[in-house]
Amino acid sequence: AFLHNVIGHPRFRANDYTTRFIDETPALFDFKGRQDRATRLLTWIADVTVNGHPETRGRVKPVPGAPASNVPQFTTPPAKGTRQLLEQLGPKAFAGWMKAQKRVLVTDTTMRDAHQSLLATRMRTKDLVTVAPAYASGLPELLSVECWGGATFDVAMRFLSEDPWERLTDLRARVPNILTQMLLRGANGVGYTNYPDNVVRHFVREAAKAGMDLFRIFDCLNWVENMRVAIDAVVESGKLAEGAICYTGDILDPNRTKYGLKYYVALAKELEATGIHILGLKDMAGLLKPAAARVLISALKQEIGLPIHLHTHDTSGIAGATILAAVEAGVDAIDAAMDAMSGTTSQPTLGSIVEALARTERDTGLSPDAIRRISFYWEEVRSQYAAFESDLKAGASEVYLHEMPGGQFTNLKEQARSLGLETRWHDVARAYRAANDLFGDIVKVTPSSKVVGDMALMMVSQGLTSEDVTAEDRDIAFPASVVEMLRGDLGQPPGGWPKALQKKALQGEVPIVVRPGSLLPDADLTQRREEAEKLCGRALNEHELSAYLMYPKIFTEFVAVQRKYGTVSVLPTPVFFYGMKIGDEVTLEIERGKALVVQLVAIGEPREDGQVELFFELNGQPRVITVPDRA
Ligand code: BTN
Ligand code: 3PY
Ligand code: ZN
Repeated sequence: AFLHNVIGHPRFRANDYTTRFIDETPALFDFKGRQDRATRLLTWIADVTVNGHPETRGRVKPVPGAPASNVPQFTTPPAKGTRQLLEQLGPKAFAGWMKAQKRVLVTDTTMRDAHQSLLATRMRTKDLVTVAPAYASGLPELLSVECWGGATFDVAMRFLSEDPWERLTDLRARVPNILTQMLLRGANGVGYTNYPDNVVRHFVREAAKAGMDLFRIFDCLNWVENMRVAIDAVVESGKLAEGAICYTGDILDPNRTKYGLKYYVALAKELEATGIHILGLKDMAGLLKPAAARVLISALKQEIGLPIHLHTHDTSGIAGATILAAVEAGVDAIDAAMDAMSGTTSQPTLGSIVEALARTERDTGLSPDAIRRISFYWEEVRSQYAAFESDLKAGASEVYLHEMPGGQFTNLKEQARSLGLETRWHDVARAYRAANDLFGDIVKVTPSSKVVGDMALMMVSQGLTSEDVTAEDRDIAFPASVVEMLRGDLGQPPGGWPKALQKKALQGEVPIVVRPGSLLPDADLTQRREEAEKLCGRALNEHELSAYLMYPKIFTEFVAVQRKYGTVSVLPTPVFFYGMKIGDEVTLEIERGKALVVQLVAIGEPREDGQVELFFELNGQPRVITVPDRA
């Protein structure tokens, strides 16, 4: 890192300055970055102790005295696994190996989709990393651990004040034997909008270098054209490219002809021709019924030469049956979540699937005992995230009506609540379907699902029917996201956008039909880096640059939080969200072998100036920290 203040500034050191330079260079007097790590962490603890954390304020609190999360201990060293196999075979032969397995291969989604779908993606790196060695030792037969991508990237910076890249690096180091897996939104990267091609390539290259092994790539409209840049980048990096079909509708419903068996088989062939290694079947809403799975998987096994990897959600409560039907039909790999993090909008239950297949031809080979012990850990961790639990208590067949992806469901419910529509959830669900039908019946997954959600919320809050929206004599103020999608900014759905609605929303603007990325000039990485480093006041590495390229504002704000509070990812989750009580003592490992012992001794009376003093002991030495009292 370089210093821009008077001590380290290159022009100062070179004696190349005038007094005007001093006046015009405020960074010279920026000594904040030099505050020691302990003080910065204590400032966070003090602030949260007094004011609470903005993300948990006013929400359900964890049960007091909830057990600390006990990490399962396995004495066996990590056996060689899929990671070594990929290194040995390369991606093509690895795919061949997958197909040749009699057993069903299993991906554990707990570290990504499960908490994205149950806890608003709020699981912190510390809680993931802590249990990672148990996976390596206890479950070396796993195909992969899905632990990155999707919404985790921006949520880490935005809400958890931590570095998403550190998560990948730390997990990689602790799971040396199992493939890491991520979710990549094609041209939308890990964001919500199409990025320039070179931004997507840069991201993939960096992720591969940081240890990502298996990239599940999808497009939110199933437009293969929009997946190629990402697929090519993964293939070039020597890692596994899983091209995913997003499943919507119902292939057995004769009235939903747009998304019939023929459509999916044709799409699978188109994907196969791109050079992917694995075909993903991504049922993000949990709409694939058992009978349909039997038909679809059988057809794909017959028509496609690649291994098939099924992902589904248990929103309906029947996903376990779908998995078993797919296994009978010959699916090569399936996704499931650890028991304590499974069910409803998350994945179906890992331990139960393993038990259901035990001693059959397709036994997974995973240890039920290891799964139970690891799941107990997740159970304890989950209790610390009570603030982010949704009120969804049971499976619901309503999902076949609204078709919302599991990752969006609780989010949209929360959004509806914040608009005062908490009692009108079932209307929102119906409007969501109506909005989908207005758009011509589309695939709904990030980011297209967000657009459908925006439209649905508008319809319910303004009391609009589909007829109102399409009526020629009625002005509608469409949400910006809707206008952009109908303009072609996210790409083209099968059959194109409905012309009349498009015309009404665009008000004379001309839509595009080409790949949006083909119109975006490549980002000038040197110039963007300079701009980012100026905003952040320090040098940035490639990981940080890639975060800035996708999320300029969120990344810059995260760097400011980091500068003020330090690496808050080292704080235990209860301390991070709720601070400490008087008398509490915690040990913080700020780096390997370097620990801080922190005790909160007393809290002063609020002062006239609106500040309050907290008295700590830091490694036995008294420390006073003053923070604003915003309570
Ligand atoms: C956020 O805005 O969600 C993350 C920024 C960090 C917020 C910290 S938490 C302790 C202190 N209290 C606040 O209200 N903001 C800062
Ligand atoms: C994401 O894009 O984050 C998803 O989970 C889609 O299912
Ligand atoms: Zn999912």
